[in-house]
Amino acid sequence: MSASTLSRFQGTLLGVLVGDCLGGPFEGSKYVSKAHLNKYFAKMLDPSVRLPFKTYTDDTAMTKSVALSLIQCRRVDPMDMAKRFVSEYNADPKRGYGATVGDVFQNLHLTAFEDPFGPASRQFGGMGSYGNGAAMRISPVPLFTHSTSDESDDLSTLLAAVETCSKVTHSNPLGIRGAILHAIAVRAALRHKAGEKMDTTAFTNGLIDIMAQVEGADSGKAHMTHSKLDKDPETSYVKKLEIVRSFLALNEPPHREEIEEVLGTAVSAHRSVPTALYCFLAAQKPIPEIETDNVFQRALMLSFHLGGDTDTIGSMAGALAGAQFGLDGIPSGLLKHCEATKQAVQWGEDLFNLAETSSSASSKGTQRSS
Ligand code: F2R
Ligand code: MG
Ligand code: MG
Repeated sequence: MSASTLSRFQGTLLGVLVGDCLGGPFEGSKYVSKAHLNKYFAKMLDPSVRLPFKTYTDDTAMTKSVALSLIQCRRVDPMDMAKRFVSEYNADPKRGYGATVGDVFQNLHLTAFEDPFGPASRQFGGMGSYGNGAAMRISPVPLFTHSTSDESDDLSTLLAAVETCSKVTHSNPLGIRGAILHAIAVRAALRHKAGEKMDTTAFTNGLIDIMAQVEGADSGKAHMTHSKLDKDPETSYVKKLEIVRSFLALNEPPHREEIEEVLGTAVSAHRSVPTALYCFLAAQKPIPEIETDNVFQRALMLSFHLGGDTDTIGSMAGALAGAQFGLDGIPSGLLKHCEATKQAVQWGEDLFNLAETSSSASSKGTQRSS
């Protein structure tokens, strides 16, 4: 695989980290004015200005666990991931974790990890969590399953890997499908031809096709009320993606209140994953009153402007822009304000080396396991 693919792997994970660190201070805000964001970014990019260092939150902490588990186990091992989540949480529980995911960690520990999916499946009276915690940490998985050869780039391998990784903490179909949507969007951003202008409608249509299959296939599972979820515009990812596509087609971008009302800025997966995708796609061209020519920065600024779950929406939008543009697309002046940038770049490199080894092994007939 090429040096540019290496840079895009690294950019994906650095994008997770930078979006999370820079968006963390705004999490829970009603909204953040564009004027404030223009000043915030100008200050950070001014080499003469010293600012307090920004630490990462649960989004990066859990992404780190997923990345290191894949790198060390060379497969998707839910037990290993569960142990890493718990040990990362115990080492630093004050990273702004979701309100109930701590119960899953505690129960995993109390049951000695005997069933890595058990505690999550009992959350919310057996409904499972539909928080965005599975989606926010999923970016290493499409890197792990990435292949340069179209024949061995098996989408079903990615979907199965995402489901396994998600179910350690999130068993609700909305939580899992949110992770699927973000993972296939990272995959598509990685595969977007470098240097070419993005056709955002075609990009969204590609995701709609896959999510229609996912929602259709899930509807057949007897124990869940999936078909109801798929028909409800609030909980169907296909319907949300159709809204994203219609927003992108407008001459004037929608006002933040409309984006917030229709797509959402909440901690639930269905009210944040499509929003992050919209921020990434809308950032492909200039946005009124957002003062930057850089797509990565613009995606983050729009994410923060919307308020609500800014660290997570910014982190997911950052992963997508990082996958599209690689390290060079991330303004270097932003990095010095964030914790652990070197580590994030290293996780990207390690996943690249793994994917490269697997691609050459699969071209010789041996396959990476999910
Ligand atoms: N927790 C936060 N932000 C809160 C403020 C943090 C503050 N800045 C600080 O510093 O302390 N952010 C993080 O949480 C989100 C990811 O959450 P995750 O991992 O999905 O957690 P959980 O607990 O599983 O779900 C989150 C909430 O969603 C609601 N919910 C989920 N499923 C539900 C269901 N079936 N029925 C009803 N409600 C459900 C609950 O309120 C959950 O607590 C990210 O934003 C991350 O940054
Ligand atoms: Mg967070
Ligand atoms: Mg958050």
